[in-house]
Amino acid sequence: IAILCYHRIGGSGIVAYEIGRAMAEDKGHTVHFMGLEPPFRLKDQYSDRMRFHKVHMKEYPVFDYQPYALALASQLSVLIKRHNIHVIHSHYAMPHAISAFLGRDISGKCVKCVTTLHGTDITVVGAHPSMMDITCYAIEKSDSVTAVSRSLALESETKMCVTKGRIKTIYNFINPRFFNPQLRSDTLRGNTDKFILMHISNLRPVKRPLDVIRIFHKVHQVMGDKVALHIVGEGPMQFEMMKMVEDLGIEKDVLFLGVRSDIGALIASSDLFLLPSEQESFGLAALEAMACGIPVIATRVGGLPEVIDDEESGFLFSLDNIEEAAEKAIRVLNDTEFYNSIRNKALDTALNKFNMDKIVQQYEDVYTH
Ligand code: GMT
Repeated sequence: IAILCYHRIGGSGIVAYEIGRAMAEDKGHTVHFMGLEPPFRLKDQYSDRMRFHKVHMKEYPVFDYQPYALALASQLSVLIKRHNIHVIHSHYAMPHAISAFLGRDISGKCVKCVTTLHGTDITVVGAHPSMMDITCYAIEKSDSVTAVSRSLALESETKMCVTKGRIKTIYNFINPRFFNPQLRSDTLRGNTDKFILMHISNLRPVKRPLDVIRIFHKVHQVMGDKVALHIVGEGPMQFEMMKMVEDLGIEKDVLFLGVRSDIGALIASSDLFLLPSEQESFGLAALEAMACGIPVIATRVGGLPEVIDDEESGFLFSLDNIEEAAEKAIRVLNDTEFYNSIRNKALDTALNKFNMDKIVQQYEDVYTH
């Protein structure tokens, strides 16, 4: 199996890595990751069954941009021949699926091309008129196409004029080894009794990081210094967030923790997770929190209503409705019995509806049928 994915910290790289790891360790396949850098979780996990092949790019001053998709296709064709690849699994239609077709054609071998749609490859890149036709082509010509939520499958079919029923939904999953309630630590909580609200993202505008501050401020107005906000990650809106925190005079209770690798333990050591995104095809961070038993308050957008049952396994609110989000946060933090029922349902959802073994099996079925 060859897996094409982006290495940067983000949901699609995590999911691509975890599928590859499970295919290698649990299912006995040999998996070759290919890209500019290894997926960040691969680090020291290399084995005979799990390898990484770096795509080399030649610097050439005539081009403003190096043709990554073509370099990938060319080097993939060599990989196909050398390692007897049967399946190429592309994460993102663009550009990976196109590189996969080209690599297969150059190799002259019979290889199955599976494409998984994650989000902005469709909703932003693919939906733009400059890329629409090639994205449709990538979807129509893949041997199998999956999307990480029904919402994304539907949006792709309508926006991209793709044949109805062509895209199969296979939900994302988390690896319970990295996300579970046992990871909770008093030290990571800073030995505090305060309720810790947490947000983790790359702090891009699509994550609405200023809404995180606005929601926390409302909660803080009611609950005072019984609550603290911990923000994990770095990104373009960080300084605006810091300025807002200062302007609102809540610096004492807001902590910016930067980029961290102990995400599971940090989430498990919090009490409530905020995800006020403008768009999420799935919202892997929400599932990570649920697997740690931490209730999530998220926007009712994209695939999030498929992950969270409002008032059952977490909370949904309308985009921009800061009041609604804050009201839900205050209500659940002040009612231990309600909090525990949400927590238990969240854990149950993460372990059953989004069970890792079950979902890996769905991918293996797609590879083999
Ligand atoms: O496409 C992006 O903006 C980044 C991408 C990623 O690599 O994490 O996020 C998308 O894929 C994730 C994994 O399937 C989903 O959990 C995210 O919801 C999705 N992001 C958006 O739809 C904005």
